[in-house]
Amino acid sequence: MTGLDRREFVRRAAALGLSLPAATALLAACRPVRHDPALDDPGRALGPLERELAIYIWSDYVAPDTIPDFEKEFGVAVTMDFYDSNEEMLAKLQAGARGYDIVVPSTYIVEVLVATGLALPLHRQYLTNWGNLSPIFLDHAFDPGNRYTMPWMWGVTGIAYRRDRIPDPPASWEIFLDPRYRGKMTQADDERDVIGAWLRYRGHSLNATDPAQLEAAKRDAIHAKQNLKAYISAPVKGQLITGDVWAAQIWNGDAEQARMEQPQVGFVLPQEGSTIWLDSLVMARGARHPRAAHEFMNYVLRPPVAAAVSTATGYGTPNREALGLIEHPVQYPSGEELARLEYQRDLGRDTATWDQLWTEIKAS
Ligand code: N2P
Repeated sequence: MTGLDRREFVRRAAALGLSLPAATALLAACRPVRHDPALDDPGRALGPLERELAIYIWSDYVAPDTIPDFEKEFGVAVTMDFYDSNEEMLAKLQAGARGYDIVVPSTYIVEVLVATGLALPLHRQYLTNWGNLSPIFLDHAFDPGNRYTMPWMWGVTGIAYRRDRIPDPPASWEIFLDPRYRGKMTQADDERDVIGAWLRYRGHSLNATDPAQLEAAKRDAIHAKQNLKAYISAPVKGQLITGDVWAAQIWNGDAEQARMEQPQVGFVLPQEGSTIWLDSLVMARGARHPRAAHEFMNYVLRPPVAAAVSTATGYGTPNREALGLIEHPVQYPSGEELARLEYQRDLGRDTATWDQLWTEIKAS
Protein backbone atom coordinates (compact mmCIF):
# COMPACT_ATOMS: atom_id res chain seq x y z
CA MET A 1 0.00 0.00 0.00
CA THR A 2 1.44 3.36 -0.96
CA GLY A 3 1.78 6.14 1.57
CA LEU A 4 1.53 4.14 4.78
CA ASP A 5 3.55 1.09 5.64
CA ARG A 6 1.77 -1.95 6.98
CA ARG A 7 2.77 -1.50 10.62
CA GLU A 8 1.75 2.16 10.64
CA PHE A 9 -1.53 1.31 8.98
CA VAL A 10 -2.42 -1.33 11.57
CA ARG A 11 -1.44 1.07 14.38
CA ARG A 12 -3.75 3.78 13.05
CA ALA A 13 -6.55 1.35 12.35
CA ALA A 14 -6.35 0.06 15.94
CA ALA A 15 -6.45 3.63 17.25
CA LEU A 16 -9.68 4.07 15.31
CA GLY A 17 -11.19 1.04 17.00
CA LEU A 18 -11.00 -1.29 14.02
CA SER A 19 -10.50 -4.92 15.03
CA LEU A 20 -7.38 -6.67 13.73
CA PRO A 21 -9.34 -8.83 11.24
CA ALA A 22 -11.12 -5.73 9.93
CA ALA A 23 -7.82 -3.87 9.61
CA THR A 24 -6.21 -6.81 7.83
CA ALA A 25 -9.13 -7.11 5.41
CA LEU A 26 -8.91 -3.40 4.74
CA LEU A 27 -5.19 -3.64 4.15
CA ALA A 28 -5.64 -6.52 1.73
CA ALA A 29 -8.36 -4.63 -0.07
CA CYS A 30 -6.04 -1.66 -0.48
CA ARG A 31 -3.16 -3.61 -1.95
CA PRO A 32 -4.07 -4.69 -5.48
CA VAL A 33 -5.03 -1.22 -6.69
CA ARG A 34 -2.78 0.27 -9.38
CA HIS A 35 -1.74 3.49 -7.85
CA ASP A 36 0.05 6.45 -9.41
CA PRO A 37 2.51 7.88 -6.86
CA ALA A 38 1.82 11.38 -8.23
CA LEU A 39 -1.53 11.11 -6.45
CA ASP A 40 0.14 11.03 -3.05
CA ASP A 41 2.21 14.12 -3.77
CA PRO A 42 0.09 17.26 -4.01
CA GLY A 43 2.95 19.09 -5.72
CA ARG A 44 3.12 16.74 -8.69
CA ALA A 45 1.23 17.35 -11.93
CA LEU A 46 -1.78 15.21 -12.77
CA GLY A 47 -2.24 13.71 -16.22
CA PRO A 48 -4.62 14.96 -18.91
CA LEU A 49 -8.37 15.15 -18.32
CA GLU A 50 -9.93 11.68 -18.32
CA ARG A 51 -13.28 11.03 -20.03
CA GLU A 52 -15.06 9.64 -16.97
CA LEU A 53 -15.74 10.50 -13.36
CA ALA A 54 -17.25 8.33 -10.59
CA ILE A 55 -18.90 10.08 -7.64
CA TYR A 56 -20.23 8.44 -4.46
CA ILE A 57 -22.43 11.00 -2.69
CA TRP A 58 -25.40 11.48 -0.35
CA SER A 59 -28.78 11.29 -2.11
CA ASP A 60 -30.37 14.57 -3.30
CA TYR A 61 -27.16 16.52 -2.89
CA VAL A 62 -26.73 18.26 -6.29
CA ALA A 63 -28.94 20.49 -8.44
CA PRO A 64 -30.66 18.97 -11.50
CA ASP A 65 -28.23 20.74 -13.88
CA THR A 66 -25.01 20.27 -11.90
CA ILE A 67 -23.95 17.00 -13.50
CA PRO A 68 -25.36 17.39 -17.06
CA ASP A 69 -23.79 20.85 -17.40
CA PHE A 70 -20.41 19.54 -16.25
CA GLU A 71 -20.61 16.58 -18.65
CA LYS A 72 -21.42 18.88 -21.56
CA GLU A 73 -18.77 21.48 -20.85
CA PHE A 74 -15.92 19.09 -20.06
CA GLY A 75 -16.80 16.06 -22.20
CA VAL A 76 -16.69 13.82 -19.13
CA ALA A 77 -19.27 11.09 -18.47
CA VAL A 78 -20.22 11.03 -14.78
CA THR A 79 -21.53 8.02 -12.87
CA MET A 80 -23.10 8.50 -9.44
CA ASP A 81 -23.80 6.12 -6.57
CA PHE A 82 -25.71 7.29 -3.52
CA TYR A 83 -25.73 6.71 0.24
CA ASP A 84 -27.75 7.99 3.17
CA SER A 85 -25.22 7.74 5.98
CA ASN A 86 -21.51 8.24 6.48
CA GLU A 87 -21.25 4.76 7.95
CA GLU A 88 -22.75 3.20 4.80
CA MET A 89 -20.16 4.95 2.64
CA LEU A 90 -17.28 4.16 4.98
CA ALA A 91 -18.26 0.49 5.26
CA LYS A 92 -18.25 0.18 1.48
CA LEU A 93 -14.79 1.71 1.15
CA GLN A 94 -13.46 -0.33 4.07
CA ALA A 95 -14.82 -3.48 2.46
CA GLY A 96 -12.56 -2.71 -0.49
CA ALA A 97 -14.83 -0.87 -2.95
CA ARG A 98 -12.53 1.02 -5.33
CA GLY A 99 -12.99 3.15 -8.38
CA TYR A 100 -14.79 6.09 -6.81
CA ASP A 101 -13.00 9.33 -7.63
CA ILE A 102 -14.94 11.53 -5.20
CA VAL A 103 -16.68 10.74 -1.92
CA VAL A 104 -18.47 13.20 0.37
CA PRO A 105 -17.80 12.51 4.08
CA SER A 106 -18.79 14.59 7.10
CA THR A 107 -16.13 15.93 9.49
CA TYR A 108 -15.57 12.87 11.71
CA ILE A 109 -15.35 10.47 8.76
CA VAL A 110 -12.71 12.60 7.07
CA GLU A 111 -10.51 11.85 10.07
CA VAL A 112 -11.01 8.11 9.56
CA LEU A 113 -10.40 8.25 5.80
CA VAL A 114 -7.20 10.23 6.25
CA ALA A 115 -5.88 8.05 9.07
CA THR A 116 -6.42 4.86 7.06
CA GLY A 117 -5.02 6.20 3.81
CA LEU A 118 -8.39 6.14 2.03
CA ALA A 119 -8.28 9.88 1.27
CA LEU A 120 -5.80 11.27 -1.25
CA PRO A 121 -4.35 14.77 -0.97
CA LEU A 122 -5.85 17.54 -3.07
CA HIS A 123 -3.71 19.06 -5.80
CA ARG A 124 -4.58 22.66 -5.04
CA GLN A 125 -2.98 24.06 -8.19
CA TYR A 126 -5.99 22.72 -10.10
CA LEU A 127 -8.49 24.39 -7.73
CA THR A 128 -8.13 27.94 -9.01
CA ASN A 129 -11.56 28.94 -7.64
CA TRP A 130 -10.60 28.00 -4.08
CA GLY A 131 -10.63 31.65 -3.00
CA ASN A 132 -14.44 31.71 -3.28
CA LEU A 133 -14.72 29.67 -0.08
CA SER A 134 -15.55 31.40 3.19
CA PRO A 135 -12.79 31.07 5.82
CA ILE A 136 -15.44 29.98 8.36
CA PHE A 137 -15.42 26.58 6.70
CA LEU A 138 -11.67 26.20 6.17
CA ASP A 139 -8.88 24.81 8.30
CA HIS A 140 -11.05 22.89 10.77
CA ALA A 141 -9.49 20.43 13.20
CA PHE A 142 -10.72 17.43 11.18
CA ASP A 143 -8.38 18.45 8.32
CA PRO A 144 -5.94 21.22 9.25
CA GLY A 145 -4.93 23.22 6.19
CA ASN A 146 -7.53 21.43 4.04
CA ARG A 147 -4.98 19.04 2.65
CA TYR A 148 -7.70 16.52 1.78
CA THR A 149 -11.06 18.27 1.83
CA MET A 150 -12.94 20.79 -0.24
CA PRO A 151 -15.97 22.08 1.71
CA TRP A 152 -19.17 21.15 -0.12
CA MET A 153 -22.28 21.90 1.96
CA TRP A 154 -23.05 22.50 5.60
CA GLY A 155 -26.21 22.05 7.61
CA VAL A 156 -27.79 21.12 10.90
CA THR A 157 -29.78 18.19 12.22
CA GLY A 158 -33.15 19.12 13.69
CA ILE A 159 -36.84 18.23 13.66
CA ALA A 160 -39.06 18.54 10.59
CA TYR A 161 -42.74 18.53 11.50
CA ARG A 162 -46.19 18.94 10.00
CA ARG A 163 -47.56 22.27 11.20
CA ASP A 164 -51.11 21.14 10.52
CA ARG A 165 -50.70 18.13 12.86
CA ILE A 166 -48.40 19.41 15.59
CA PRO A 167 -49.54 22.97 16.32
CA ASP A 168 -46.64 24.00 18.60
CA PRO A 169 -43.20 23.76 17.02
CA PRO A 170 -41.47 20.86 18.83
CA ALA A 171 -38.92 22.75 20.91
CA SER A 172 -37.16 19.71 22.32
CA TRP A 173 -35.95 16.24 21.42
CA GLU A 174 -38.55 15.26 24.02
CA ILE A 175 -41.20 15.18 21.28
CA PHE A 176 -40.00 11.69 20.38
CA LEU A 177 -40.91 10.54 23.91
CA ASP A 178 -44.49 11.83 23.51
CA PRO A 179 -46.94 8.91 23.11
CA ARG A 180 -49.57 11.22 21.55
CA TYR A 181 -47.68 11.01 18.28
CA ARG A 182 -46.86 7.29 18.48
CA GLY A 183 -46.35 5.76 15.03
CA LYS A 184 -46.22 9.17 13.36
CA MET A 185 -42.61 9.99 14.15
CA THR A 186 -39.20 8.92 12.86
CA GLN A 187 -35.58 9.44 13.80
CA ALA A 188 -32.67 9.42 11.38
CA ASP A 189 -31.15 6.09 10.43
CA ASP A 190 -27.88 7.42 11.70
CA GLU A 191 -26.13 6.34 14.87
CA ARG A 192 -24.27 9.59 15.42
CA ASP A 193 -27.42 11.70 15.03
CA VAL A 194 -29.70 9.48 17.16
CA ILE A 195 -27.35 8.82 20.07
CA GLY A 196 -26.05 12.39 19.70
CA ALA A 197 -29.57 13.84 20.10
CA TRP A 198 -30.22 11.86 23.28
CA LEU A 199 -26.87 12.92 24.68
CA ARG A 200 -27.72 16.58 24.03
CA TYR A 201 -31.16 16.00 25.58
CA ARG A 202 -29.43 15.25 28.90
CA GLY A 203 -27.04 18.16 28.51
CA HIS A 204 -24.02 16.21 27.26
CA SER A 205 -21.76 16.59 24.26
CA LEU A 206 -22.79 14.70 21.14
CA ASN A 207 -19.20 13.48 21.01
CA ALA A 208 -19.44 11.97 24.51
CA THR A 209 -17.62 8.78 25.41
CA ASP A 210 -18.49 8.66 29.12
CA PRO A 211 -20.13 5.24 29.75
CA ALA A 212 -22.82 6.58 32.12
CA GLN A 213 -23.82 9.31 29.67
CA LEU A 214 -23.96 6.80 26.82
CA GLU A 215 -26.01 4.39 28.92
CA ALA A 216 -28.57 7.14 29.63
CA ALA A 217 -28.70 8.03 25.92
CA LYS A 218 -29.36 4.41 25.09
CA ARG A 219 -32.24 4.27 27.61
CA ASP A 220 -33.82 7.40 26.15
CA ALA A 221 -33.36 6.14 22.59
CA ILE A 222 -35.03 2.82 23.44
CA HIS A 223 -37.85 4.64 25.24
CA ALA A 224 -38.41 6.88 22.17
CA LYS A 225 -38.22 3.92 19.82
CA GLN A 226 -41.63 2.71 21.09
CA ASN A 227 -43.11 5.83 19.50
CA LEU A 228 -41.18 5.69 16.24
CA LYS A 229 -42.46 4.42 12.95
CA ALA A 230 -38.90 3.82 11.77
CA TYR A 231 -35.31 4.95 11.71
CA ILE A 232 -35.18 6.62 8.30
CA SER A 233 -33.11 9.49 6.91
CA ALA A 234 -33.49 11.24 3.53
CA PRO A 235 -36.35 9.01 2.24
CA VAL A 236 -38.61 10.31 5.04
CA LYS A 237 -39.27 13.37 2.85
CA GLY A 238 -42.02 11.57 0.93
CA GLN A 239 -43.76 10.60 4.18
CA LEU A 240 -43.63 14.15 5.52
CA ILE A 241 -45.14 15.35 2.26
CA THR A 242 -48.01 12.82 2.33
CA GLY A 243 -48.60 13.28 6.08
CA ASP A 244 -47.76 9.70 7.03
CA VAL A 245 -45.07 11.17 9.28
CA TRP A 246 -45.68 14.23 11.47
CA ALA A 247 -42.30 14.67 13.12
CA ALA A 248 -38.93 13.51 11.83
CA GLN A 249 -35.37 13.96 12.99
CA ILE A 250 -33.72 15.06 9.77
CA TRP A 251 -31.26 17.51 8.24
CA ASN A 252 -32.39 21.05 7.44
CA GLY A 253 -31.94 20.82 3.67
CA ASP A 254 -33.93 17.61 3.32
CA ALA A 255 -36.67 19.27 5.40
CA GLU A 256 -36.53 22.27 3.08
CA GLN A 257 -36.86 19.97 0.04
CA ALA A 258 -40.02 18.54 1.60
CA ARG A 259 -41.32 22.05 2.39
CA MET A 260 -40.90 23.06 -1.25
CA GLU A 261 -43.51 20.41 -2.11
CA GLN A 262 -45.63 20.67 1.05
CA PRO A 263 -45.81 24.12 2.70
CA GLN A 264 -47.09 22.57 5.95
CA VAL A 265 -43.62 21.19 6.68
CA GLY A 266 -41.73 23.23 9.29
CA PHE A 267 -38.27 22.77 10.78
CA VAL A 268 -36.85 23.52 14.23
CA LEU A 269 -33.51 23.30 15.93
CA PRO A 270 -34.21 21.75 19.37
CA GLN A 271 -33.36 23.87 22.41
CA GLU A 272 -30.92 21.28 23.81
CA GLY A 273 -28.79 21.62 20.73
CA SER A 274 -27.70 19.39 17.91
CA THR A 275 -25.22 18.66 15.16
CA ILE A 276 -23.82 21.21 12.76
CA TRP A 277 -22.04 19.32 10.03
CA LEU A 278 -19.82 20.15 7.15
CA ASP A 279 -19.55 17.70 4.27
CA SER A 280 -16.55 17.82 1.96
CA LEU A 281 -15.49 16.52 -1.42
CA VAL A 282 -12.58 14.12 -1.00
CA MET A 283 -10.58 12.19 -3.59
CA ALA A 284 -10.68 8.50 -2.66
CA ARG A 285 -7.87 5.97 -2.83
CA GLY A 286 -8.30 3.99 -6.00
CA ALA A 287 -9.50 7.06 -7.94
CA ARG A 288 -8.96 6.42 -11.64
CA HIS A 289 -9.86 9.90 -12.82
CA PRO A 290 -7.94 12.30 -10.59
CA ARG A 291 -7.79 15.13 -13.10
CA ALA A 292 -11.53 14.95 -13.78
CA ALA A 293 -12.11 14.88 -10.01
CA HIS A 294 -10.21 18.16 -9.67
CA GLU A 295 -11.95 19.75 -12.66
CA PHE A 296 -15.27 18.83 -11.08
CA MET A 297 -14.26 20.35 -7.74
CA ASN A 298 -13.12 23.52 -9.43
CA TYR A 299 -16.36 23.63 -11.44
CA VAL A 300 -18.57 23.40 -8.35
CA LEU A 301 -16.47 26.16 -6.76
CA ARG A 302 -17.89 28.55 -9.38
CA PRO A 303 -20.40 30.80 -7.60
CA PRO A 304 -23.37 30.15 -9.95
CA VAL A 305 -22.89 26.38 -9.73
CA ALA A 306 -22.60 26.46 -5.92
CA ALA A 307 -25.63 28.77 -5.70
CA ALA A 308 -27.75 26.38 -7.78
CA VAL A 309 -26.80 23.43 -5.57
CA SER A 310 -27.70 25.35 -2.43
CA THR A 311 -31.04 26.48 -3.86
CA ALA A 312 -31.99 23.00 -5.03
CA THR A 313 -30.95 21.12 -1.88
CA GLY A 314 -31.81 23.66 0.81
CA TYR A 315 -28.34 23.31 2.34
CA GLY A 316 -25.90 26.08 3.13
CA THR A 317 -23.01 26.74 0.78
CA PRO A 318 -19.53 27.44 2.08
CA ASN A 319 -19.01 29.45 -1.11
CA ARG A 320 -19.01 33.10 -0.02
CA GLU A 321 -19.28 34.43 -3.56
CA ALA A 322 -22.37 32.29 -4.18
CA LEU A 323 -24.41 33.80 -1.34
CA GLY A 324 -25.25 36.97 -3.29
CA LEU A 325 -26.69 34.84 -6.11
CA ILE A 326 -29.19 33.01 -3.90
CA GLU A 327 -32.65 34.45 -3.28
CA HIS A 328 -32.96 33.17 0.31
CA PRO A 329 -29.50 31.99 1.30
CA VAL A 330 -29.19 29.67 4.30
CA GLN A 331 -27.60 31.96 6.87
CA TYR A 332 -24.75 30.72 9.01
CA PRO A 333 -26.11 30.13 12.56
CA SER A 334 -26.28 33.09 14.93
CA GLY A 335 -24.00 33.16 17.96
CA GLU A 336 -26.90 31.99 20.13
CA GLU A 337 -27.59 29.05 17.82
CA LEU A 338 -23.92 28.17 17.43
CA ALA A 339 -23.63 27.85 21.20
CA ARG A 340 -26.03 24.89 20.95
CA LEU A 341 -24.38 23.25 17.94
CA GLU A 342 -21.42 20.92 17.77
CA TYR A 343 -19.39 19.48 14.93
CA GLN A 344 -18.93 15.71 15.16
CA ARG A 345 -15.44 14.43 15.89
CA ASP A 346 -14.03 10.99 15.31
CA LEU A 347 -14.48 8.98 18.53
CA GLY A 348 -11.39 6.81 18.01
CA ARG A 349 -11.57 3.56 19.98
CA ASP A 350 -14.96 4.57 21.36
CA THR A 351 -16.47 4.21 17.88
CA ALA A 352 -16.80 0.49 18.62
CA THR A 353 -18.74 1.30 21.83
CA TRP A 354 -21.12 3.56 19.89
CA ASP A 355 -21.56 0.90 17.17
CA GLN A 356 -22.45 -1.63 19.87
CA LEU A 357 -24.97 0.75 21.48
CA TRP A 358 -26.60 1.43 18.14
CA THR A 359 -26.88 -2.31 17.48
CA GLU A 360 -28.53 -2.76 20.88
CA ILE A 361 -30.93 0.13 20.29
CA LYS A 362 -31.97 -1.21 16.90
CA ALA A 363 -32.41 -4.74 18.26
CA SER A 364 -34.45 -3.61 21.29
C1 N2P B 1 -28.33 15.18 1.84
C2 N2P B 1 -27.70 14.63 3.04
C3 N2P B 1 -27.22 15.60 4.02
C4 N2P B 1 -25.96 15.20 4.60
N1 N2P B 1 -29.41 14.37 1.44
C5 N2P B 1 -25.91 15.06 6.05
N2 N2P B 1 -24.55 15.16 6.48
